Formats: sequence, structure tokens, C-alpha cells
Amino acid sequence: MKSLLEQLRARIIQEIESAKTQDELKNIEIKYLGRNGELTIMLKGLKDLSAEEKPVIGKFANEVKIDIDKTFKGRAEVLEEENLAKACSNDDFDTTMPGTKFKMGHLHPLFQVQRDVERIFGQMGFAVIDGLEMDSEYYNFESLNIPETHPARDMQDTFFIKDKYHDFHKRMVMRTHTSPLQVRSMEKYGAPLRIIVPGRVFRYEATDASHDATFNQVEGMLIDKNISLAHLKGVMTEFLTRLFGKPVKVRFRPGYFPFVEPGIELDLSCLLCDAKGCRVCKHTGWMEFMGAGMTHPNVLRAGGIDPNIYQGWAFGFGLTRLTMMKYNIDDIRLLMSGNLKFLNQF
Ligand code: FA5
Repeated sequence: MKSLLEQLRARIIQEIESAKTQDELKNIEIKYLGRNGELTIMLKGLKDLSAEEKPVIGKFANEVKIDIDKTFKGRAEVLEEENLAKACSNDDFDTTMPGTKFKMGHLHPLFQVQRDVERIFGQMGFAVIDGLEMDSEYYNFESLNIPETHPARDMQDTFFIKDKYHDFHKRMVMRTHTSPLQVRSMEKYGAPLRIIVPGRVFRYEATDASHDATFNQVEGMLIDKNISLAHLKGVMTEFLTRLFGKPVKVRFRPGYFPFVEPGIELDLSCLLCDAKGCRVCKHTGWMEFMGAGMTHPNVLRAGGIDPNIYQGWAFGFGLTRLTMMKYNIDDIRLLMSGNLKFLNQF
């Protein structure tokens, strides 16, 4: 059996080495290694050998198989290189022809604007922080001065994660805003603090042209000594002017959020209709853009910061709405639709 295997190995290797094309190589493989190939049949016969012969011949047969596989691979590589060289030297082959174009993807418009936001705030000394999309009830509500029985919970109805815990540190929710990162960042970095937190948030909400159930926000927080709302006005005016490349009209009005005192809302003059009134701004000429205010002393304390030494403000704006303004998109639901006809325009 050993000498038969030796003869067969020599024959197969000789045939492989004289193969001129990939097709010839494939046929040799089928002839010897296919289901009914000569070598396959011989290897199947190993089981009929005596107990003494089996390990010796088995080992040898294995070596033969490895030799043949190596020769196949080596010859395939040589033939491929020859083919390539032939194609390149072929007079018909025009090396100046443009190659095959790969279809390149691009950033989603939301993330194009997010990058601009990160760049502009970065230039103003704000660090960019990332957070959890599913966070504990404590960070999403309690730490922000919103206990379980507080009516303000109704303002941000959410998706609760089913579990067996009664402790709000362990009970999880899909975050309703990026604000859980306020106390998390204060705990981690202390004061002074200057951060923004872009991220996705979730609300149990009916959708329309300017409301979605999943949307993106950007949280901002500045904590230092002698900080007032005047700094917030300065930062936001500078940010919006740099983002839009022209002065943008904004208005401040009182707003209520349990984690700030006083609280304000900032509206953008609607750039989609030049403030004339459209379905996105609900025919008011103004688009609700962000909530903000001076950080409540209870929230500073929850973050381990002494409100008698430090003050700060925080804001949370809709990145999705900002993207609509930047690119004249008149329905928020298009942004999460995954519709390539829409997305390929950006
Ligand atoms: C908040 O989420 C507060 N966390 C903001 C805040 C942060 C206040 C820090 C004070 C201090 P509000 O629910 O208003 O607030 O949402 C903030 C912004 O998110 C809105 O102004 C709007 O631009 C955007 N927004 C809110 N709901 C939706 C929605 N359903 N679809 C799209 N954008 C929305």
C-alpha cells in the first residue's frame, strides 16, 4: 500500500505541475481528490489494514495528502500570477482606464451636524462625553430632582425595562433625555466642569412633523464660580452663529424643569419658513429648540458639588431639530426612516 501511495503521489504532483490553467487544476483535483477520486478511494481502503499497518500507513497517507495540498496551492498561486502578468502585458489592456468604482457610504446628516456641534463646543473648551442609552431611573429622574411621585415625570413618558427591582438605582429606563449625564459627570469629574453630551433618547410619544419617539439631543453643562445665565446666552449665541454661518434670531422664555432654577426655554426663529409660519413651527415662526437653566442646588449636591461655592447651568437641545433647520428638512420622521433616496441627498 505504501508503494502504491508513493506512486500515486508522484503522478498527482507531476500532473499538477504541468497544469497550464486553473480549469486544468480543478479537473486534477476532482480526478484524484473528488468523492470518487483515486486518492480518496485509496484512503478509504485504510480502514481494512491490519492493526500493525494502520498507524504506520495512516501517518504516511497523511503526509501524502499534505504534500499534494501544498502543491495544489503553490501551483494555483503561480497560475494566478501568470494570468495577471499576461493581462498587464496584453496590448488591449488599458492601464489608464478608471478602475471599478466602489460605492462609498457617508455620514448620516444627524452625525454631520453632531460633528459640527462637537467641533464648535470643543473650540469653546467643552469636553465631549458619551453616555448610556439605557440608564437607571435614579440618573434619569431622581438625581435630577424628579422623584417617582413628581408630576414632571409625565412630561417625559418613557419605555421602562421590565425587571423585578424596587430600587430606583437598579430599575432601568430607556433614557428620556441626555440629562442623566449631568450627575454622572459631576460625580466623575467634579467642578469646574464644561461638557457636552450628544446622544440618542427615547420617549413614548405620538409622532408628527417635529416629534419623534427616538431622537437625538445634546446636553451641555458648565459649572464654575460666579456663573450666570448671561454666560449661557453668550455661549448659545456664539454656537448658533458659528453653526449657521450667520446671526440666528433666538428668544428666551421661562420654562419649567425640576432640575434647574430658574428654568428657561430657547426658541430658534424658524429657518424653514423665514419665520413666516409653517407646519414644522406650527405656524408660530418659532421652533422650540432647547430647555435650560441654572442647575438646581439639589442636583449639584447629588453630584457631590457644594452649591455654596459653585454655580452652573445646563441645557438640552434637539440635535434632530437642529439638523432639520440646517438642511431644510420639513418632517422629522424622514431622518430615522432609513430611506436611501432621502439620505443620499446629504
Ligand atoms: C429636556 O429633555 C431637558 N432634559 C432639557 C434640559 C436640560 C433642561 C438641561 C434644563 C437643563 P425637553 O423635553 O424640552 O427637555 O427636550 C429638549 C429638546 O429636545 C426640545 O427643546 C426639542 O428640541 C427636543 N425634543 C423634545 N421632544 C422631542 C421629540 N419628541 N422629537 C424631537 N425632538 C424633541
